[in-house]
Amino acid sequence: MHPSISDEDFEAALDRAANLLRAAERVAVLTGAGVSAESGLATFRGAGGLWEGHRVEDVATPEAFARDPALVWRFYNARRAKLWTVRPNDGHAALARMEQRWGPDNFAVCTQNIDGLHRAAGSRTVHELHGNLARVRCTGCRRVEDRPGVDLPELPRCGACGELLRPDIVWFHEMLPADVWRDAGRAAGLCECFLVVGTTAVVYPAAGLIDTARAAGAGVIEVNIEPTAAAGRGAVRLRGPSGVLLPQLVERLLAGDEGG
Ligand code: BJW
Ligand code: ZN
Repeated sequence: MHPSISDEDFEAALDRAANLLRAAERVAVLTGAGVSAESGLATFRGAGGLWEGHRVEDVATPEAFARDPALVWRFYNARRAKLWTVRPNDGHAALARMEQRWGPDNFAVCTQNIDGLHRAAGSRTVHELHGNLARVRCTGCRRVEDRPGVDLPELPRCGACGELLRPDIVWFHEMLPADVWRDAGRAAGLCECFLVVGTTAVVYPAAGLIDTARAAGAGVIEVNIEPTAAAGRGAVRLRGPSGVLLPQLVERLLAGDEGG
């Protein structure tokens, strides 16, 4: 935990957060790379956020892929290889436990992550805003296929039409999948409590879900190791790693449930 936050302040914030959650009939969550950091996956911004000297903005665009598909595939093949070696952490598990309390119709995870770890942890209502790295999509016939755990060549091709495959993810300047975006917007607009976990919330439209939730009157809880502009005034801020804080939050919530 951050040294400037006293234990007392932290306990009070944890209580406020648990109370906000308990009062909510519906809960939605926005997660980012930070929730998977304790599984061993790198975040995008800040320390260690570069890949071979490239910013994510330089490799995660359709323009970069058109210019140098081998470079872009090297970036994603390295991340794919890492993905098969990692497991969900206690933060993912805590969110899955929360879903059990509210049920999958009233608890939704909207994730910017493409690692599939929320589902692997047992969450059922997961809106993958930026796609999923286990899938590939043909740039010719648009066919989407699951290819988990398989080494792909540097320039993988479609078995049906022979065109180049790409990861089935959302790059800068691309639209989010319409159905996923609609469902995420609905979850944010209907919830009374919105959790923002492990994201700098600088990438839109995903970060706009926080405004959607706030405009609809939801209380916001932010869980992050660093202060961000995401949560805004009035939000409850829990400063520390989500793999530690989310389980504490669940424990506080469930203890209060039992206490009536
Ligand atoms: C911990 C922790 C621990 C660490 N516990 N916490 C100007 C203004 C507004 C918008 C735009 C603009 N110019 C362009 C745009 C649009 C653009 C955008 O938002 N750009 C901004 C950067 C300015 N958006 C788009 O292009 C989107 N599409 C779109 O807008 O379509 C309409 C359109 C169509 C045509 C033309 C133009 C527009 C698409 C965005 C897609 C983003 N895709 C990526 C790559 C996906 C695949 C991949 O993973 O490679 O998604 S970019 C990258 O950033 C990735 C992430 O999902 C996303 C968000 O990052 P995230 O998750 O927040 O990670 P970090 O690293 O930033 O933060 C980690 C956080 O965790 C930190 O806060 C840490 O402190 C914390 N942390 N350890 C808790 N243990
Ligand atoms: Zn094809």
